Amino acid sequence: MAGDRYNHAKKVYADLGVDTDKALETLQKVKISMHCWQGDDVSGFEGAGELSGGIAATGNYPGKARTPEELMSDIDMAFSLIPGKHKLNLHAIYAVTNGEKVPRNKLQPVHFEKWVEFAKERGLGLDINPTLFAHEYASDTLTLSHPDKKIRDFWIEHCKAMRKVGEYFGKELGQPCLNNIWIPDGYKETPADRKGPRERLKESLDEIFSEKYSRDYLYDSVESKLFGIGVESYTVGSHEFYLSYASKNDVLCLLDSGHFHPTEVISDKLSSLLLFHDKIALHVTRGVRWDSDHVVTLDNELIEIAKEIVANHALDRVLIGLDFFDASINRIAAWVIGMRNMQKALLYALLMPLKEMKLLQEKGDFTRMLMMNEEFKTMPFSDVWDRFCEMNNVPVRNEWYKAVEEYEKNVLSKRQ
Ligand code: RNT
Ligand code: ZN
Repeated sequence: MAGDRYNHAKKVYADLGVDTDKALETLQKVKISMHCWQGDDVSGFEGAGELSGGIAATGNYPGKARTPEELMSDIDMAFSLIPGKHKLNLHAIYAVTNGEKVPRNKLQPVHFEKWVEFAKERGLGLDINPTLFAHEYASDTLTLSHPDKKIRDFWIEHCKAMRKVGEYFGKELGQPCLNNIWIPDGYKETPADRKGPRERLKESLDEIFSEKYSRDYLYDSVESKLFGIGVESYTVGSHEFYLSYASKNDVLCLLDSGHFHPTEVISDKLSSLLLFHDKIALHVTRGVRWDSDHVVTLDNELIEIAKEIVANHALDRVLIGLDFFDASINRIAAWVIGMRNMQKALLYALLMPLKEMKLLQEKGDFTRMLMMNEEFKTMPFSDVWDRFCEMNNVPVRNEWYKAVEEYEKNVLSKRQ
């Protein structure tokens, strides 16, 4: 029956000149970097410390992971419900130090051996982020741009240490690791000097990136932001700052879809960046009012992002990662919903007759273009998506939620 539905859909799309088998084959190769921090509300394993830096995970849903073992088990659960092979995105605070207190500027590859083992056993790739928040040296929301050189140096050393860890991931796993730098630096009030902190940030970054690594193992990216809670008036690492920095230096610009003005969208930025940058990186998330980190839903902007990547033949040039943290719902479900939605959006785009629609635009036939765009929305996309899930031996449609309910009953609810 499912096969019949797929064969019917295949015909419908073939009439538009689209090959569904080919779309599935392409989607199969796309790796999405799943952020580990949805599993524990960005707590990490350093103990004590509260989240800071203008980001917040709100909610109190029971069952959050408290140890590396619990987090790994939850990640396994999530990946068992997500079609395909992907990457796992780690933060420095997820180092596994077996009770030893290791200062962040002294972290080494050995502290991430457990994760490499985990990734190897499952055929996953790994990405990394230095953690420049939730720390006494970040308590005044200044890190790499801090006026105090001692504090800047600490964070420079930390970022350098994590690049080494990233290289190690790349070498061990045989696929490049993305090391992404995001800093919370900014001011609550209008600053008297906007340039000074940016000058210091620029110098810090130059120092961090002074060591060269092979692109076979490591890519670096810098992530901009508009504002954070408590730092509403000024953000040192703004979009213009990092876009310029990335253009002049051998690093990638990372766009977080929740880090722009509410009506500003990153889908419109991709084609411009792709003209000038070899590769770009994304944090796909959903901004809602002040929050930049709601679970990714299958909304118009997600589809538009996917369309831009596909239409520009840039699936190997755009490094897709997710970034949200919702503590008010089942955390594993949050991962699965976000990951599956990203894949659905990509499949939706892969099934569009984009070449033909581009021709309509060039001919100025906007009526037909609009008609196609709208009729496409009710084509049997879901039958192709179900096929993808079946091919990958993961539950179709809402069926996956049963496994999450079971896991919640048997595992999560026992974590007190
Ligand atoms: C914060 C940035 C950043 C973080 C993660 C935890 O606004 O989006 O990417 O969410 O590094
Ligand atoms: Zn982000």
